[in-house]
Amino acid sequence: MNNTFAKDIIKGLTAENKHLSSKYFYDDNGSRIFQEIMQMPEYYLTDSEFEILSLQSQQIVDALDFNQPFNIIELGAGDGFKTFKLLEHLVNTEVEFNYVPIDISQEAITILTEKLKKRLPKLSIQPKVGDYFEILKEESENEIPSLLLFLGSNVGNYLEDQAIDLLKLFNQNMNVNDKLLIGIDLKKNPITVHNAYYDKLGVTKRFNLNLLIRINREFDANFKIDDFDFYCHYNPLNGEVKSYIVSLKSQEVHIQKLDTTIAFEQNELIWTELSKKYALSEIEVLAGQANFSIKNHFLDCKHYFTDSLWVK
Ligand code: AVI
Repeated sequence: MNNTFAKDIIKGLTAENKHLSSKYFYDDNGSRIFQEIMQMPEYYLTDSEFEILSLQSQQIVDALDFNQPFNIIELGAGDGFKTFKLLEHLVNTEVEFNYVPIDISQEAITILTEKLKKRLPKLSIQPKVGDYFEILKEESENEIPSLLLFLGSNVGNYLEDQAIDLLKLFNQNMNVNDKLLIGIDLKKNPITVHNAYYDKLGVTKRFNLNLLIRINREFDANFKIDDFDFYCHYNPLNGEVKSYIVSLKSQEVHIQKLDTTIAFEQNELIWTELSKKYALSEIEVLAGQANFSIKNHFLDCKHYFTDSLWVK
């Protein structure tokens, strides 16, 4: 049994305001649903970042200012779809670099590596499976400079203090010349943001409810999925999309392996996810709090998203 997950379930579902972390969304099924989300027309984040990395690769390389071979270390590489454009550009322009995708999922890394070997046979690739920081520490002992990639607005899923701690850890594991390219979703017309998370076909709802299916499977729980719904809300003032699972009736759920019964009132919520949107001025503050300064912002043409280059 996964112990941290077990503890987090008990802690989250017995709290006054129930909560479960979105980091548990990503079992194999959840990862597949997330791929579906990234292909939805409403989920503009993927297209925006794809556009930046397709059209501005050369500007990004110029801003790196590495006058020697370097490593590109991608934290949470996933399917590597967006990164492909950057890698392709570098290979085609004969830049000397080594790509180190890191992911916690062996399956994701195997698929990505096979795909890249086929599509970019000249790419030098050293995939790693495991914890970001363990691998980052090993890599920082390397002599050659590194560009860290933390794309997809993953930083938006962290509460402010946690985001600062995470970025500080990146900073501590970087050498003076290393750089961080971080993808961040920007504040924009609230309806556009709302539609990206409240999609009409209910893919994001499935993504959230899959967490209950996962708990049923891994902990012998008896969540009746049809008795729960999904709700999300975007607050344009603070840039926070908050997602929830809603209990449609007063009910009890037994989680056998945790020897626990959880009571839900009708319309009671489980908070599952934060997806924070930032203004450029807020990104400056965030970078400063984690001891970085910003070298460039690379924005898409609609100004929906930024891949920002941070230096120590
Ligand atoms: C992975 N992360 C940046 C996504 C986001 O936009 O917060 C996860 C997601 N949740 C709902 N849709 C997509």
